[in-house]
Amino acid sequence: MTPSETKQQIIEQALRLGFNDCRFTTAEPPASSDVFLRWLAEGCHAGMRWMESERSIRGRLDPRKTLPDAKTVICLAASYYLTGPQNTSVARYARVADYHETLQTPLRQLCAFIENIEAPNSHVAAVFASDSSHLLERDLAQRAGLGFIGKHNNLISPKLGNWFFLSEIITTLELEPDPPLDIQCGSCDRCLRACPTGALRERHLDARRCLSYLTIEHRGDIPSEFHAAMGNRFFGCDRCLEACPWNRFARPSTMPPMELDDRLFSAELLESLDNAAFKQRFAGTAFLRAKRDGLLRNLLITEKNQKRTTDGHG
Ligand code: B12
Ligand code: SF4
Ligand code: SF4
Repeated sequence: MTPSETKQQIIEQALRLGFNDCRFTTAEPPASSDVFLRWLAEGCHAGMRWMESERSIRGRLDPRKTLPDAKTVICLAASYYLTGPQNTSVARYARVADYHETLQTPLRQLCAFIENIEAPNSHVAAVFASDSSHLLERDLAQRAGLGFIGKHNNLISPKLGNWFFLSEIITTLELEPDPPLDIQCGSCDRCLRACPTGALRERHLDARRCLSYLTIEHRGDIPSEFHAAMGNRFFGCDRCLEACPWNRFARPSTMPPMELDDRLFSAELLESLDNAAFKQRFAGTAFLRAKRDGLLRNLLITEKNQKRTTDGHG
């Protein structure tokens, strides 16, 4: 099999497994390592202390720390765009079942497929990664030409818009890298104007001001200066992503929608659940990440916001 036939086979298998796109890059260090280190030094990671660990930094600066002898990173996109009626007060990514779980099986299957490819004089190894891995996923994906990095920080694909997850397979198999896309945002600044807290600068996000961070990752109180900006959104934010005109290219997700009773999203109901009951009711969803106390904290704020609106105070 020629290397380009091998690539084609991998792409076809990835699409069969439910991914929406698949592109290839080398396992060389990402070009924007300095951007990442500066971001950390400025404290823009807020309370996400796990990003400061030596392992996290070393991995992000070089994919070969995740798999020694790696030659190729295969970058994959999985759309989470759902059509039809949905709960719009939660971020879109939480409206499908937790991708950390659902993407495991297709990623594992794709790794097995790649490890079975016959390569001259060597055994092929492949490992998969997504989100919690120590990789600068967006940088690698833009280098592979899976999309370009928008001013709102997210990867935008001309085939999918911005509603998709990233995953990677790192492998010792040597394959021809794909070229990056020659597309940029141009003079558009809709996402920057849509952000209600001033968390965004062009391709730079300060998590200390981002409602996505504050409502999901942050532990403890949310500073009162951000309460009004939350409006009715009690899990994530998405306003910068919603503003992006590239979303006219969004394609429906093949991932399972989250199956949860919306009546659970009330402070009163949540207060009646202890941690164990919370874990059980929210199993398999992204909401577990905020934990019971975080979700309850958020609901108390958004319910107060709604009451204010109803009472005519804002
Ligand atoms: C920490 C984290 C967060 C934090 C901080 C976000 C941030 N911007 O860093 C918080 C909690 C706020 C967050 C929110 C969200 N996240 Co998040 N997050 C991550 C995580 C775990 C690490 C990101 C990271 O390393 N940040 C450090 C900064 C410095 O790196 P970066 O954001 O990747 O930015 C790079 C580029 O912008 C590039 N760059 C900047 N300027 C330039 C210039 C040039 C020339 C080049 C080449 C590159 C370049 O350099 C940076 C460093 O490499 C990744 C998974 C991963 N392992 O990568 C997911 C990830 C980025 N998140 C993702 C998602 C889906 C989201 C949310 C939409 C979910 C939600 N609704 O809550 C929001 C979107 C908010 C937003 N506008 O970005 C997806 C993004 C998919 C995509 N299409 O881009 C990822 C990749 C997870 C995944 N596997 O799918 N996230
Ligand atoms: S998710 Fe919301 S708060 Fe965070 S950068 Fe985007 S618009 Fe701003
Ligand atoms: S809204 Fe405009 S500026 Fe922002 S990411 Fe999309 S195209 Fe780029």
